[in-house]
Amino acid sequence: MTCWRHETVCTAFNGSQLPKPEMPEVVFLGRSNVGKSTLINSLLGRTHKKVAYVSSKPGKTRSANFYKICAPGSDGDVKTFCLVDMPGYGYAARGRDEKAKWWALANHYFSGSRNISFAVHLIDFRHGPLAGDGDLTEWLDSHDIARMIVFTKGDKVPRGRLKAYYEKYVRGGLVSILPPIVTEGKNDASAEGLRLAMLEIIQKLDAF
Ligand SMILES: Nc1nc2c(ncn2[C@@H]2O[C@H](COP(=O)(O)OP(=O)(O)OP(=O)(O)O)[C@@H](O)[C@H]2O)c(=O)[nH]1
Ligand SMILES: [Mg+2]
Repeated sequence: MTCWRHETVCTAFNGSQLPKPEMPEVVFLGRSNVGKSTLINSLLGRTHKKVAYVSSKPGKTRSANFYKICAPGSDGDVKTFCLVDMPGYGYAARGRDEKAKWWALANHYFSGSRNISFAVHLIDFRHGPLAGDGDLTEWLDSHDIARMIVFTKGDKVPRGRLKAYYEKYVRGGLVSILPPIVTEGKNDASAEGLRLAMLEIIQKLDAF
């Protein structure tokens, strides 16, 4: 297992609290409750003592949270970058105010001169892309930000149906830097698959 050393850099509730862009960033985006914070905890090896707040109630993460990562690459170099855990969007139970706050924070984040390597767009494997995921895709395209699709909650789909679900979504035309990965919350093996995939992209970007 590739261990990722991490430290919390910043918690920003609004644009003025965002940290200075000092290193490449990988931003986790997706609907509320899709499992962004859970997956970040798994990537950091923190499934018991959590770093990112998790809740069964949508809307747990209200701020953009920045975690500085030092990860050993396969080329022997240590890669330093930030993981950014964003609040979720598009959950019906949340009011207009919350949505407006999300877009305001996202606007600040994406319009600053940040070094965003790519976005990890999380989609619940049980449902595939839902309302809001299309908007997010258009938004990322309009900002020219590459994205990697990662499915969450793969453990909630019967084993025998995994292939059929995967094929259905991929045939639906999802665009992703690498083939989408199916993750299972606290499962170390799926977190390891994602760690390796993310490092592969970061190393490739470093090579240019
Ligand atoms: N079974 C299962 N549960 C998961 C998985 N990922 C997340 N969960 C659960 O889903 C709920 C929401 O997880 P969070 O990680 O808080 O989701 P989030 O996307 O960060 O949500 P917001 O911060 O509200 O945007 C929690 O109850 C998690 O335990 C998964 O892969 N499998
Ligand atoms: Mg969260």
